Amino acid sequence: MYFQKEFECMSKADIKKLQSEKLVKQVKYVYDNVECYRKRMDEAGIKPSDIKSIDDLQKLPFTYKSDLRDNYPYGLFAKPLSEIVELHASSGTTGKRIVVGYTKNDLDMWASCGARMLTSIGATKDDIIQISYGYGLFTGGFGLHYGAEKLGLTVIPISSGNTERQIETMIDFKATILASTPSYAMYLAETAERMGVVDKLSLKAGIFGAEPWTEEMRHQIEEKLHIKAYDIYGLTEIVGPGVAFECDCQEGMHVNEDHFILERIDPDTLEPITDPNKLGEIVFTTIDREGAPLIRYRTRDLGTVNITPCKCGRTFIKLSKPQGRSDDMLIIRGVNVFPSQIEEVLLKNPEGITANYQIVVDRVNNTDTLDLFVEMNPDLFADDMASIERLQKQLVDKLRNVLGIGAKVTLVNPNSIARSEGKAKRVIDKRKLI
Ligand code: DLL
Repeated sequence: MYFQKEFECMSKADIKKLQSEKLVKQVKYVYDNVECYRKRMDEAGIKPSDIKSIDDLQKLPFTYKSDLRDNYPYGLFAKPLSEIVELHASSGTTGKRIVVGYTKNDLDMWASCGARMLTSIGATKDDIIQISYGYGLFTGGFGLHYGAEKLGLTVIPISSGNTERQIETMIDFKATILASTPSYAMYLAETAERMGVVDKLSLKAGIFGAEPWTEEMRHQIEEKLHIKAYDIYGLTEIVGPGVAFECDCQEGMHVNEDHFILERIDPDTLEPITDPNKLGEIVFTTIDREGAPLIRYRTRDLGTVNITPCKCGRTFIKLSKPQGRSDDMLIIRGVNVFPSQIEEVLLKNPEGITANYQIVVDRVNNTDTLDLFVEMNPDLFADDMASIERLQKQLVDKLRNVLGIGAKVTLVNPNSIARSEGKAKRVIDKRKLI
């Protein structure tokens, strides 16, 4: 089943033609409406009229997360705020978040992307979807919500948290589809097991994404909840969930190519990668976004593609699960965390501590843990335990403010964190996510 067969099953030639037409318009649109793009294109000596088809895409400069940060909050918007009807945001590399705006048309396109991915997992208006992605500035909750609403499902907009209540709701409201991060799905499954109520659930499918997860984890979720688990991919900057989605064949995630042009590049040489099996950095150009369009946006996610025709009939190219990043972003409990954000908190609060620290990320009982070890300075070390505990607590609060998630902070003895002879190894990620 398809939601918009006329697009989802277009011939490759028609997709290329449509992408070309939309790209030409979009480049002119951003040049006319966004100063940053105009400057960047002028500097590169490119005029909108130089872009005649998708074959000219590579002439255009890349866009980076730092561009969103530098133009915080609204500098990359192509429409006045009077036409922006919704804002979403996610963490930037330091300090400020990156902000993305949607017009009414953008929301409608986003909803269609959501409806496509739900249709592709077999959802119909007879289904009841429990949306346990966070609602708010994070795109997960609203993205799934708009898609489900468009398709006519019954939505339980429960958001995340309060896990036993979630299970109770799922049972009483007879939810048939669960939408959440895979790690939260796992936690829900374990809680349902512990409560001894798995056989009371009516779930048949789950739509999971927003963080790396393994095939092993997929099987475990499927077994525990007696469902089929599907992967979806997206990022705040492009449109949140709805960029790419799995069909029943589960051989990669179909990219909504009528809205987003996919390129893959070598992150070092910036040359295009043409071998489908070779890992490349994923780059997207939004060709329909009005509010916050992005041209050649470097996602930093690394992936391969599957170009064999899909048995489901969809012609959109299939993207692998992201296989890592070309920057140091961590995803902890579904939240994007940059080590630089943590360092910034420490450097802004130097009292009692030194700049020697180590971040340890692990996964315990399917939940990510974030531990921060910071060396005390000799003065604090000589102080009483109460002062040390007070500072630990202050740092926990400050980190929660900046990161949006809890971290355990341990102040350790001076000179106890191993020094390295080269670059300091600040982050130890013990999870096996790929
Ligand atoms: O995570 C949007 C989303 C919400 C996608 C709900 C799917 C479901 P951000 O918070 O901006 O947006 O994080 C985007 O998360 O660049 C990837 O590194 C990672 N990511 C997203 N989906 C997947 C996935 C949302 N299926 C960043 N597998 C992206 C692995 C994923 N990583």
